[in-house]
Amino acid sequence: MRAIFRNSPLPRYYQLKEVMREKIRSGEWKPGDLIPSERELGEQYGISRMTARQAITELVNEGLFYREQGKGTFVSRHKITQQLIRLTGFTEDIQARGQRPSTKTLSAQMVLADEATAERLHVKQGRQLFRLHRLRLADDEPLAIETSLICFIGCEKLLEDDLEQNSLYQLLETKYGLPPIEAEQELEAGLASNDEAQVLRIPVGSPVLFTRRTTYTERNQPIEYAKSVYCGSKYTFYTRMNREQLLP
Ligand code: 16G
Repeated sequence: MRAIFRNSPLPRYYQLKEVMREKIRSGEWKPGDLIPSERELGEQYGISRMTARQAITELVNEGLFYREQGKGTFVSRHKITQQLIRLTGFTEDIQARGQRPSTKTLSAQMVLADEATAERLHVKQGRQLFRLHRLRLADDEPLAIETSLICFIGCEKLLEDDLEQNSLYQLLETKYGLPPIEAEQELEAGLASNDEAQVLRIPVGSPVLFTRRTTYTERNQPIEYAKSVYCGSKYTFYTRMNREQLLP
């Protein structure tokens, strides 16, 4: 059993979150399982109930757990939560839930930037871009279709990369030295078209979420403009807001 260390620089609630994530990842806790109460976790790991509560609440907010009034806290079944706080990629989001991400490349080719895309990527219309059309899955279940338009000098080298076995964000960072640092994202409700429904294996007209994300690397340089279609029934987007003090 993974322990919680008193003299670790990591806060105890954070260590407990990692312990619980590991239990999901390893399959010890399965979707629909009731997790131990705050008191039980506190006793088991030698921490306060408050600390246990904080860890549970954060995993509820991240979508890994859900609460049922009067019954307790359970391991979530289907919905994947994408946090709109930290910039993460699909692979990271799915792995954080203890599921196995995979990718099917629908197409990968060089294209010329149209007017709208050129504007998003701050380049001239007609510039060569790498276009990647992917189906993204978790534990072999289709979740989203993503179309990424990628722009940097030498982006055609991506044609030679294995984009089914590698995370795009990771390749950009480690191979090309272009870490994704910031992103803007729009969300819009919609209904699955014939083609989308077929690829996502859902009925035509099912609710979907359309997203448009522009990702920036260092010095505010756009590197990716991605248009995606997420299954509405399988995804939650989570954000946390606070009222900032108005500056005088
Ligand atoms: C996310 C991004 C997508 C990006 C991908 C990278 C949205 C709407 N989209 O799915 O733009 O290409 O992550 O994931 O969230 P990867 O590193 O697993 O390839």
